[in-house]
Amino acid sequence: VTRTKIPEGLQPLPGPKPLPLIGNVLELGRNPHLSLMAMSKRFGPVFQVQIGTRPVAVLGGNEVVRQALIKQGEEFAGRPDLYSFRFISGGKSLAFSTDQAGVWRTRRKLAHNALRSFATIEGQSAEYSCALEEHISKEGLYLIERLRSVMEANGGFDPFRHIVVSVANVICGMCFGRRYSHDDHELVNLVNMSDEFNQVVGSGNPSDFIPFLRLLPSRSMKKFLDINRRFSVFLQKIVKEHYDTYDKDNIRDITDSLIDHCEDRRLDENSNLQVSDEKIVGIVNDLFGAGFDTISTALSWSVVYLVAYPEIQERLHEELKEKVGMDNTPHLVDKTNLIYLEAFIMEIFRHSSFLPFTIPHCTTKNTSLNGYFIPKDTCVFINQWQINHDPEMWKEPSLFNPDRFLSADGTELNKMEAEKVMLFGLGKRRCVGEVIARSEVFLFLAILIQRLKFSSMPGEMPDMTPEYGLTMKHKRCLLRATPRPGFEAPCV
Ligand code: HEM
Ligand code: HJJ
Repeated sequence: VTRTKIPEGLQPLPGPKPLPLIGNVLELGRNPHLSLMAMSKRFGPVFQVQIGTRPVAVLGGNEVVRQALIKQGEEFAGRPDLYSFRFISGGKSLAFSTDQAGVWRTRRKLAHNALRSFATIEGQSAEYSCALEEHISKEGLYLIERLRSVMEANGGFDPFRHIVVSVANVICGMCFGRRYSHDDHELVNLVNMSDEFNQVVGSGNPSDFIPFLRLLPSRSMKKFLDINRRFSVFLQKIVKEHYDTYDKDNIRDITDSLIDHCEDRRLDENSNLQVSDEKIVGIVNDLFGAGFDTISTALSWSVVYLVAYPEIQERLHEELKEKVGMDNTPHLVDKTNLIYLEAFIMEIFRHSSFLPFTIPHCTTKNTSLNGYFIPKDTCVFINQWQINHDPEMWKEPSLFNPDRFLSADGTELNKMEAEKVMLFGLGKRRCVGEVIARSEVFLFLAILIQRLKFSSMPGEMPDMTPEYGLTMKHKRCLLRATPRPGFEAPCV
């Protein structure tokens, strides 16, 4: 271990005493977002834990996180070289790889542009404002029909299992120009096995930091490798079909547009080819993976909260009745009127904090924060859960109360409060899918709440304890959905 000398005037990061070889792994436990928040009470908003032999800087205060990710954005924009990341998209993922700044920036811009072109850019359709809205509206109605038939057959439904297929279809529409049936086993199985992916990739997984643990047989690591293999088989087949039928005068979807970018570049003598075709077309893996798993987690939690808080569900339904009516389907423009739904979504984001840490960051040079020295290549955890549950920032943080985001008279969304919620990261690495994610959660929920009433199976409340991971999920459960008056007949 080489120690960098600490520059004059700076202090080393405070933190708990590490044990030899394993460091502070035992103190991390099974819920690092909770244990690291507790440590933060002792050591302050920025401190260090040692995982294995590797020091990790943990940031858990609103100010210190903004300082690092926004004001010192460049210095905190790297990704660490973690063991599990090497298996995601063959080590070439946009989100998880250690690409140097130039390569990452090029890829991130391509991802942004592709999403703008095939999701949020204004369309010429009279009925829908953009392609994204059209996909969500149609998949929303298919989902309602699916839930109706599952209810009829089984008397209950597993929310995640069906929601994830609809959400995957929205991103499939934009990325691949196609959708899948709810009975398509290839897709349904692929998107229903993300639990191990999320557990292995979650911040503080000991195997990422302690090499000898990788030698032990591990069921979850085996499943993680299997998911990544199945993922690349699924995507490679689609990409090959796109190459085979590619026509530069008819760019059908995001995959085509990425292929097109590679072709253009090959013809342009002045372009630099430092980013491989594989790394460009591979961007679609990240968009697909992030696009189905995060949003379906958000929606599945939402449905469980609706069941746990029936009076909130009724108030949301009443708002839809009043602001949209029962004869129209909700649209994205209704967002400004459906303020209680907006407040509900913000409170889901805050209270569940289902993405407890951002993807780990890494310092790109020697730097300092709050007077503490942080050497180059230090792994950095950003505890979003802590910011969303900080008693200094929130009154009764453990209470689920959407009203905290409304003005005193209940007629307006309190934007200042809403902006305090942190779930998409901040600064240079912040989520590229945020606009899509917010639109999708909003419109799917509006459609579901307008037409269905959700409840628990008699005497069986869903277990709302989150399972720790990159995205935290509630335990699988069975719920009931019954049509609201006027929506008893099939809609598609
Ligand atoms: C990164 C949250 C949906 C694409 C991230 C990060 C967070 C996040 C916390 C890491 C930020 C950091 O490392 O500091 C969420 C949440 C979502 C969501 C809460 C849904 C509610 C999406 C969607 C897409 C997407 C729909 C794409 C269609 C990405 C990508 C990155 C990312 C590509 C990596 C960015 C980079 O490393 O530069 N997201 N996300 N996300 N997200 Fe999302
Ligand atoms: C996946 C679930 C996957 C990828 C990507 C390549 C890339 C902060 C969050 C998102 C960042 C963006 C990405 C998320 C991961 C998944 C996701 C799964 C295989 C993948 C949440 O996306 O089961 O398999 O391969």
